[in-house]
Amino acid sequence: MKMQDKIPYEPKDIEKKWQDVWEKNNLYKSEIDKTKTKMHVLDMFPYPSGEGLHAGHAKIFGASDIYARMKRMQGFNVLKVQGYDAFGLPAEQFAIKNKVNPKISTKKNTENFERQMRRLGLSYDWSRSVNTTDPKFYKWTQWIFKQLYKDGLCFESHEPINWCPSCKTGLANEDLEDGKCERCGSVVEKKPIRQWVIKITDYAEKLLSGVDNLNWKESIKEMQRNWIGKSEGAEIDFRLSTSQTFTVFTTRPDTLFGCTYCVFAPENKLVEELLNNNLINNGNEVKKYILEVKDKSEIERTSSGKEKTGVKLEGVFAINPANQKEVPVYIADYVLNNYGTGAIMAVPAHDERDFEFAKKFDIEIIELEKFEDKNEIVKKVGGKMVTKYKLRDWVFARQRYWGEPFPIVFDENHNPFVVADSELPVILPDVESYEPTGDGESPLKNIQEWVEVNGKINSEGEFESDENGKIFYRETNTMPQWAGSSWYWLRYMDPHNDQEMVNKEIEKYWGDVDIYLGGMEHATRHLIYGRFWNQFLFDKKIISTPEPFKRLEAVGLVLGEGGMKMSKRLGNVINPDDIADIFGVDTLRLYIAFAGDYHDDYTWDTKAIVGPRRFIERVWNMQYKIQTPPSLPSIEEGNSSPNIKLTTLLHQTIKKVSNDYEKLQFNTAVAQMMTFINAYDKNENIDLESYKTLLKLLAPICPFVTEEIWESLTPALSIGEGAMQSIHQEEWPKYDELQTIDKVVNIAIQINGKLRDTFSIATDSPDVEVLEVAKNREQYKKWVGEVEPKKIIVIKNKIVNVVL
Ligand code: ANZ
Repeated sequence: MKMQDKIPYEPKDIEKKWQDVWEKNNLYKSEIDKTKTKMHVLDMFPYPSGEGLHAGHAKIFGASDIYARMKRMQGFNVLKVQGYDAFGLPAEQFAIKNKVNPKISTKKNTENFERQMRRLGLSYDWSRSVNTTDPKFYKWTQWIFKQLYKDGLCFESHEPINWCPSCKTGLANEDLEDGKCERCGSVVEKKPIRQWVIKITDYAEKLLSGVDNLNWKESIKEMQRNWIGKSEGAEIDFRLSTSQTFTVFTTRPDTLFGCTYCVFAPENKLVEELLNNNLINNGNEVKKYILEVKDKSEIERTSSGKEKTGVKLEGVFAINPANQKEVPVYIADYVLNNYGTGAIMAVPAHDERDFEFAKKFDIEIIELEKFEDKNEIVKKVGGKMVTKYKLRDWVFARQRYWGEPFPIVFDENHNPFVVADSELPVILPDVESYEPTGDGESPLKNIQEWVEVNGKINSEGEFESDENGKIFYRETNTMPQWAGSSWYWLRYMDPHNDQEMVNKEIEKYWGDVDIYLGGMEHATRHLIYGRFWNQFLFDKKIISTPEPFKRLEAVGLVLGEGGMKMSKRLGNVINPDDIADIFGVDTLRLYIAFAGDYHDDYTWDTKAIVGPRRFIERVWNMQYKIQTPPSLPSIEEGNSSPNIKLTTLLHQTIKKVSNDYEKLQFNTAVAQMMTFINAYDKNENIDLESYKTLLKLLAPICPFVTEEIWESLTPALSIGEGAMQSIHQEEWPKYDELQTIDKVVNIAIQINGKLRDTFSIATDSPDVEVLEVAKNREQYKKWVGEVEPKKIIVIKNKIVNVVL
């Protein structure tokens, strides 16, 4: 090519052009192809906020895009879809503030997200996209709830639950952070609310044992294990002086002889019974304390270092079953009613919390010199070994508007019935006011024409509408935001099926998710719920694999300039659109890939973007140095010409880039490509084949510019209707392991500690040969001359060190 043919690099034109061509050619459409190995690459789907995509999204989605693009080129059949997790409080709060239907704002936000993602060249099969707020999608969320319900895993409950006074809704344990509402930071209260609960605890053991075989980072696996919190101990019965018995849960039955008092959780039913029967002498004091702790959060009650409080039950003693000794009984908030049995045997000498309590209340402390054998002592006192879990059942109802309605109706006596399949989806109606009522009811409660529905109960015991039937009342709570996200990836496999959640054959082909990318904040919420639903669906033989996410990769945050979390308030949010406008999408993608280790947080630095831009321009300009036919000479063993070094470098680069992409270590892959380019670009001419290899390696990170150059290199194969030959459909470069080994090394000659010369020689040459070459060098002769060196040390493949 002649110099005057040079065209400057203009990302704007190139990127729009290829975005359109790829979409027209359906380049990323996935179909089942049994001749290929499937590869399901999944991003944690976003909540489509009004602010649009931010740099953090670009980091996660960019990582999976690079990975997926390489996998396609390696011959895998990649399934890569994006969807929207669009129910939930933010949309509703926006709706309340701006008086717009959340349906409308969600649609607008979703369109903007999709526009941005398409622009970033993310290779999703958009024909499969889903949105959790779409009735065609939530029909199946409701259907799964129905299966759980029919299996006895859902129940209605009135127990006190976490209540956020500002979001005005009940919350699951997973929605709390340090006892505060994860969303708004308010301290949660305990409030009895009518709700639906899913018995996730029935799956505690499966969720725990399943963790072991997952290819996840150990720290996340450990977080899951701790959340499930398996604890092996014993249940032992104690008798009260008032003749009732109660059971304690202890992990240390071997310390039974050290028990000097017992404690009930203030809410323990037995305390109520003792009070009702006037068996406690200081009943009023006890009642007052119960009221005091009623609204306290678990974290407030149990955090270490907090001063212990409690009240002794005057006139009541417990009898230690090991030695028949009478010990005092207390109520104290450090004992929780919903863990173990809600009662403990306290052993102050061997338990920190009991020790603090005993000190404060001046209770006897018995230090044991020897511990009993756990199993013997339990047997002796008639107890039993048991297993407990910290995991709580899943509070699965929100007293809010913007969520999936339940597929449940009640009759006039509040008996619940699940609706027949023909009634699905139960559509969320439009309302005038989205405000939560705050009294534990959702705004749906006020829409009489929706709540009341005529029908009958069919032979299956399910509700069916019937104009002439009697009145039933719809459940007015809605599902929590975690419902749709607990199974959405399964729908990607078969998104338009209106008969089944997912067709069995189709699901069998795509199977589990091969790699799942997202943020760490989901380690104990979405990833517990998602695994639970998946395991349940597997048990019901609806899907074919028990664990949904084979490999999980937690991608670090992109922090705003100055190292702070990006936030609107701080004004440090980076909108990918703005960066793409100035530098181009490829530069943005390359910057994000190169800015640091993907797994770690890193700080955005706009000044540093010129580097990636220059790199791309250099790759661009290299096309004008191509010499055809290829200038790279044949590779002969032992030939130490610089071209052999380049061939070795090329093979090393293919190897490193392939391996690094596999591990999502994009920054080191880019560094290797830079090394390669530095070496190649020194030459006057560049051979076509090496250049094409470089383009293929770079294509997953910079899909647009590589495609543009590719087209100019292979004009005969250019676009044409339906006959596109894209670089993204090319075969991934292969390397030859033998050729990755350095055949030539540089040896330094150091004389009296000073570097005087370097020369190249075949790798691993024997010391005598290295010395022979060194002694014949001009510089050696100049500095050593006729002097007999005191010492010569040869360090293999590195240095000849001469001491005169
Ligand atoms: C006597 C004892 C002696 C205990 C000792 C510990 C050490 P994990 O491992 O977390 O399961 N406990 C039991 N139920 C409780 C409740 N509802 N609220 C607060 N504490 C409760 O802890 C189990 C231990 O925590 C149990 O074993 C019990 O104290 C306490 F040297 O019993 B242990």
